[in-house]
Amino acid sequence: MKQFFRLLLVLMAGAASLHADDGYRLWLRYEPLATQAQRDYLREQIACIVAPGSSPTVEKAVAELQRGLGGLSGQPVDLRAAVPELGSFLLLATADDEALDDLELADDLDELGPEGYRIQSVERDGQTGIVIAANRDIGLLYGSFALLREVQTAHSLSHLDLASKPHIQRRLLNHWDNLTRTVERGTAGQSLWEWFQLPDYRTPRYEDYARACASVGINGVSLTNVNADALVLTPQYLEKVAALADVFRPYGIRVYLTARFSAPMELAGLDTADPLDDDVRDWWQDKVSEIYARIPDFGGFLVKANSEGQPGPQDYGRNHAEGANMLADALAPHDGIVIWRAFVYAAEEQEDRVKQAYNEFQPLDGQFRDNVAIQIKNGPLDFMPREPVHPLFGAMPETNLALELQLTQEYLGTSVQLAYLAPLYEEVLDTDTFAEGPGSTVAKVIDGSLTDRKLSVISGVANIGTDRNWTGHPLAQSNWYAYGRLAWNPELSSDQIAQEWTRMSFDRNPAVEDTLVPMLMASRETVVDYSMPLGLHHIMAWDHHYGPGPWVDQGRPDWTATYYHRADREGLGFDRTSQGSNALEQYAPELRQRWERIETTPLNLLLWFHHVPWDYRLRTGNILWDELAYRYQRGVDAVREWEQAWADLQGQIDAQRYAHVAALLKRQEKDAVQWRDAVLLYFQQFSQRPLPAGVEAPAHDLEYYQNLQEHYVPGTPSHQ
Ligand code: GCW
Repeated sequence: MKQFFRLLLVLMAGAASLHADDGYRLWLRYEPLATQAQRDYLREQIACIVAPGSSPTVEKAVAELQRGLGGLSGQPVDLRAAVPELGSFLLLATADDEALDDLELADDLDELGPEGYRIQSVERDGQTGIVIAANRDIGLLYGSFALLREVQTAHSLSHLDLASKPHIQRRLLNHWDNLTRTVERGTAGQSLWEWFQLPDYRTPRYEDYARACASVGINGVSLTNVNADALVLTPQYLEKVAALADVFRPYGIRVYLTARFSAPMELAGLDTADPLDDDVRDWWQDKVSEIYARIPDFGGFLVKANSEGQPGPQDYGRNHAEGANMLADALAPHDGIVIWRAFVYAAEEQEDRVKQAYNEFQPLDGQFRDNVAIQIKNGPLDFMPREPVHPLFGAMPETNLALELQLTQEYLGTSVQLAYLAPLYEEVLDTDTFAEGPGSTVAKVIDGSLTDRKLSVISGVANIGTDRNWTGHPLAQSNWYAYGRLAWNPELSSDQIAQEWTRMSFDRNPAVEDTLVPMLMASRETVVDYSMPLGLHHIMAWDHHYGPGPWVDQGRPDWTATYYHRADREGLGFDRTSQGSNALEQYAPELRQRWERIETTPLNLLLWFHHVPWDYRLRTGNILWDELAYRYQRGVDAVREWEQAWADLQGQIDAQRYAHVAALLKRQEKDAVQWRDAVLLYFQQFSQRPLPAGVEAPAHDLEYYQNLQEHYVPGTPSHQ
């Protein structure tokens, strides 16, 4: 079977265009299939498109199919008013379309819900055809993208029988975009939203963005930074927001805004933003009505409150539930929701930072309105290359819990370094919280199935900007793609997604697939190896977060590195067991038991939970110090291997993307070497041990690395 697909791939490759390619088309390239026979086959399967419906969404679906099938087959594909007498057809029909009447679909459509689709091969009066069926038009659009994906990934079109619906209702991108068009932690250019030009001019890019999102099932976009500017809630800006919402609507994408909690004071001169104050409540109610008058399908508010200097209900002695519920009450009549972030911690607080969000939110379980979701980062600290799962997952059974993932690589090398993040997302989604017994995975917590919640939300902090290729690193497009695919179906494997994305982005070239998929799959772990292995965390440079900074010990303690690594003459790591900060107490007994002892803690979380002696012998047979050094070296070695592997692809990939990635890999090697040398030299002061054989000696002394300075790293708030 494998052989067969391999052969199919080889046949379908070859037509890859090797001229310069700037990556703008993302995975929706639609380059012609390799051989005439392949193109003819596609033509035979789909000679025309029939779409009885005529909504804006159906028009987008048809346009995409014409663009896609036309491109892939090398010939235009007609649109017909009815199923033809002769020739195969592709029919797009919703449950109530008569066109479905004399076709036998495998099951009725009820099970597909509002967004799902079915794609099925059918026969009618001796004619063969393919039907995309759905309950609503948006299902037809999703089904169209799914069918195109089948062709793009070289799957056969005969005997099609696919049905799919999303596991999670609201699948958002969160843009941390400022109204000035800088992007907090964004490293792929400016914000896409041209606020000054809006609402009059709408760049075609908005629509291409929406197409890409819809192609992977993303159905919500929060436009603005969670460090919010109340200005976006003024009539002047709402008119601009409405213009974007109009572009996104046919693609099934709702717009969300970040609500600055103090907006009633800033915009209307109220003397308080107390969520229990009547004037404040009235103000928000009126504001929400005003928004819905302009944007009838407005999604709701995303709120960062009482965190990192943002205003919030605690400024008035109220708790997070009182704050969130006030906004939820204003939104409820319009079917809007509040996404309230749990990323809270305070500098003054003596408690271990990773315990603080749980301490604040867990006692509020059951107090939030039904249209509130508490949005929790995957781990309890902050998007580190690896963290254990956030203890709030599973700990608030009476509350809608949303997962926040980061696509932009704040701590994983920005758009400079290759880090395909789907394995990280998968690791989180598959983690068992044991909340309701074994099998209580994070995926089941957030899709609502574990405790029968009615609202489900997932968010990814976008890695998208005005760079021509959208994501800066040409291969970082894979994170946008993978996030959407996993948000739709958290059960997909990161490996399968990597394969899909590679086939779609490199025109089914098997040589590229053979090289790139393993590289993508190893990349996140490689970044972990050369930056923060064995459960190390938060040892990056101050403020901009790019590169190593294990020596950072000045300023706010919970923003230093020494707070987290706790290196001393004895050993390394943060003791979070019952002997230490006891962060472990926030987890289910099964996890606590596993992580309480050094011997049973997985090595990849070792130093997160334990302070381990330098000469402690790990189950690898190495003492801690040696294992640490080997991992840093392993990370560097992996990047060097990728450089080699990538070089072998020269001529197989268009020159522009080839050269861009080659240059970035070189830079990644330099950065990996710097991480290795800087961190090992720094910790060597404590371990007082030589580097083990096989680990390269640093080219410079520690002082050299400590004096290296990066200036104006893109996305750094203090530089914006
Ligand atoms: O990771 C930190 C970032 C901040 C960010 C914050 C958050 C938007 O360094 O830049 O602010 O998290 O998630 O709110």
